[in-house]
Amino acid sequence: MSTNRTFTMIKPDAVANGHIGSIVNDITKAGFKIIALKYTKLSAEKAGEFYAVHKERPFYNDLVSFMSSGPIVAAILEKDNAIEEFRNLIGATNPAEAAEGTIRQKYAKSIDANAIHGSDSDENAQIEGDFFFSADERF
Ligand code: IDP
Repeated sequence: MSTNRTFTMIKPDAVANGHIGSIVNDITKAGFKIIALKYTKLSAEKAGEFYAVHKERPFYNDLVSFMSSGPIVAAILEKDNAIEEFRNLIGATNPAEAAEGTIRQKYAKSIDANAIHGSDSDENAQIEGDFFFSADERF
């Protein structure tokens, strides 16, 4: 069953390059409602925990160090069919393959520094949202 929520992070590269405002604008213009929003920074330990599913991948250490290299924006978003709609909005993992007009095509430079995260399933959206937000931080 699909639910109507997803989780996102604007990654350190997009924050450092001044894209927070443009990306939040793209997200809200696409019809997503912001349920929770936070400007924060992951420690290496927390980034490792968040991406534990990728522990065996060759890029894991680089990913953890990149994701803890600077501040991020975390958010829970709501829209019908949120997971699929948001994956369509952000585009392919590799920005070189991301469709025209997608967030990664517009703001990302490489497959590792790819501007934005979007949950890949309802189950992960729930887990990832809970990782960052308590019940009283959601509206
Ligand atoms: P996704 O973010 O599009 O769901 P995943 O395969 O879940 O892609 O990978 C998680 C993150 O790991 C990617 O967003 C990207 O930052 C990084 N990543 C994925 N594949 C590679 C790679 O081949 N080299 C370097 N980093 C990668």
